Amino acid sequence: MLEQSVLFEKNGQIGKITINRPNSLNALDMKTLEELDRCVTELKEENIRVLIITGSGNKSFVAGADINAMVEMNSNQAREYSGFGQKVFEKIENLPIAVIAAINGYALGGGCELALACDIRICSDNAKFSLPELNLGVIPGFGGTQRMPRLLGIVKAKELMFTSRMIIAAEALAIGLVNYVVTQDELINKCNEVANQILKNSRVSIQMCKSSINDGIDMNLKNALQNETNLFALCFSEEDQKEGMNSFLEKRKATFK
Ligand code: CO8
Repeated sequence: MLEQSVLFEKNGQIGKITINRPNSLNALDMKTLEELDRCVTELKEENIRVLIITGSGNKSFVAGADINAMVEMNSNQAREYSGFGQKVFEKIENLPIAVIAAINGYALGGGCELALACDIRICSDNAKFSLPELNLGVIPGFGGTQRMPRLLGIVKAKELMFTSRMIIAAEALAIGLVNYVVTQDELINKCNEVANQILKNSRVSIQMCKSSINDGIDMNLKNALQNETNLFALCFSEEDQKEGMNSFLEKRKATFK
């Protein structure tokens, strides 16, 4: 029987996806991307509120797209592969819940790009990051040329891509690529801790806030602010707004539906 390349497990309202190709350092071949796509699409049924994405083993998060699968591709096949990978990562980016990348080792090429599509990045102290595509005669094709400059600024993004330099966890923290660095043993605990803080907040508010940030970044400021006002107003048609504000005034903890 073929081993599953993507595993899913659930702990209460926290879901966890593990990319599971440890022999290839969790590199993303087409089968893995397809399984990831299916898993992300089926999440709606799972009633989870935070998703953690990690890699199998303790050496690698995801060491990129699978180079064996790409080496003989022609332009049409490369377009399809890149387009499909982008579609899957966009689905992850646009999930109406918080997504945390638990980066447990190498996050290279497509692996770094997968992490960039998540909302929050937490890594272990052995993690290493790079976009080495220019050294392979290609460019980042799973969203890296777009998401990295948006997150880190064009100055840093160009340097990292043009040099293919691999950076360690401490530098990733210093440049704002990751939110926290912890030991390998602490990684999932730290992700769960952050997830549990998120779970205390309103589900609707998280969805609206994420949508305002993600959509607004591609709008001009005027339109983005209008969009924020619309979403803010929409919150007032939800029970969570009444519960959140009443609980404050009544000096008790909010219980969101
Ligand atoms: N693809 C396929 N196999 C891989 C990959 C990969 N990206 N990374 C590692 N592996 C395999 C190795 O080939 C090796 O297999 P085997 O045991 O059969 O020889 C196994 O994993 C273990 O790897 P190493 O022996 O190399 O382990 P080391 O500890 O010596 O080195 C490294 C670890 C530094 C991570 C090294 O494996 C490495 O440099 N890997 C390649 C990293 C890389 O260049 N990634 C970027 C790929 S390009 C990309 O992601 C483009 C995304 C956009 C695609 C757009 C679609 C067209």
